[in-house]
Amino acid sequence: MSNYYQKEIETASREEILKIQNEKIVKQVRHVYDNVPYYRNLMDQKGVKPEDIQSVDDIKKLPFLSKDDLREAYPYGLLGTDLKNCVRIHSTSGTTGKRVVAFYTQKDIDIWEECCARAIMAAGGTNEDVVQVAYGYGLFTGGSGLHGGAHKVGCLTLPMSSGNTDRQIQFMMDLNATILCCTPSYAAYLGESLAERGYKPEDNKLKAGIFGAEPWTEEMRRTIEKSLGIKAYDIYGLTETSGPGVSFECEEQTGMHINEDHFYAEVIDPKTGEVLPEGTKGELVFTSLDKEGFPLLRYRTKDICILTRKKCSCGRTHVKMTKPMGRSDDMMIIRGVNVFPSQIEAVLLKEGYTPNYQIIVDRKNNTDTFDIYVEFSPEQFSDKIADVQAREGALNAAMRTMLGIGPKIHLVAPKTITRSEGKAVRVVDKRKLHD
Ligand code: DLL
Repeated sequence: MSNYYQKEIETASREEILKIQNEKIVKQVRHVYDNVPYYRNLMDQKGVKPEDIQSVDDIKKLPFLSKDDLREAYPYGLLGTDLKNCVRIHSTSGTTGKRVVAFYTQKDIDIWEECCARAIMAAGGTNEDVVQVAYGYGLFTGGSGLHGGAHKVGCLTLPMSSGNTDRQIQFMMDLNATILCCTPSYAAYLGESLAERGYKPEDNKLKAGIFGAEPWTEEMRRTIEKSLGIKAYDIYGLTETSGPGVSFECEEQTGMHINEDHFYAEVIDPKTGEVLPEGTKGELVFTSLDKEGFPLLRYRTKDICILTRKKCSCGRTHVKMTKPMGRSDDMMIIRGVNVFPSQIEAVLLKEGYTPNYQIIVDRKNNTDTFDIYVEFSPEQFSDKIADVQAREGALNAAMRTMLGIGPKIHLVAPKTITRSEGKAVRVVDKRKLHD
């Protein structure tokens, strides 16, 4: 039997969940219309009135919100309640334009932490666990979200924040951490650092990891599981909807259950905005059903995934989303071919390389250049030119088969590509810098 934080709701029947969603959406739309002038204008422009929304089936009548709306409404334009009712903000780490600032009431924080507690318990967590939170604390939501969730479960919480790898390892070993929470790229780095210090995977007490905030492949999952000797669970979320815990993996590891009592999910065609049937790939759109501080309706995430309602062996009934298969704005078009960074990572790990790589795209003489820097693992390392060329040629061929175009591969010495402590920067698209 699975381990639940709120069993009744996590395993509720479809009818019960729909009933909750229908009740919440009617109230939420009325509340937003009355309290958020920015969204009221969008509804008025579309000719939709709150009374047109009687159930979640009617959500498709509502206008979308995009990141551009959030920037335009910065900072208070989408606030759903008096500022005096809010107790916290978080903000995204966006590199361009204005940051997005999300507001939370105490009730919002409680619900968010409950969602994270569900994720921790789905990964086998109990009040006997020691949870090492190595996501960043501060404006980023990763640290406080998992920290709050660990408290709700009653775990001993190690509020490490990201970075300072020596200290992470010291506390992990001395305080017998059993669950690790951080980005997958940092988990891979911690695995590598433990091995360097002479620790074997069985030397630590970790049993599970809860990793998210950036895309990672099944190949990456296996690499991390092996190096740390754990089971690695995915967790998804975004600042705009609260943070981590919008969805999470259970032991079946075939997608992440979306906390449907709080978030209504749709998948749309990113070009036309049309709602797509279950099982079809498209852009994920979320409606917060009970957020007070920052109640976004139909927020376009740009994350591409598939939803499924196939019965799950864990007993949870909430809809599952696949791992995001990239973002609609993450996709690179190189010499006319669509390329996702996740495809590149899958090839590298399948061919036995470490997850340390960087993709550099540029444009020279009106032609796209496409270079991938990849580290040798210490075992593969060779300084014989013929060996290096043969390996680079083989990797180029494997990439060509997967992507349809061949990048220039540069094999570099172990430990020369900068390690990430938070979200890894895998792609440098210099074309965007020139444009
Ligand atoms: O990354 C929240 C989070 C923290 C999630 C810790 C999981 C763990 P943002 O910084 O606003 O919030 O970034 C949100 O990150 O739209 C996705 O593109 C990406 N993302 C988040 N989780 C995953 C995941 C946090 N598990 C953006 N797999 C989202 C792939 C993810 N991408």
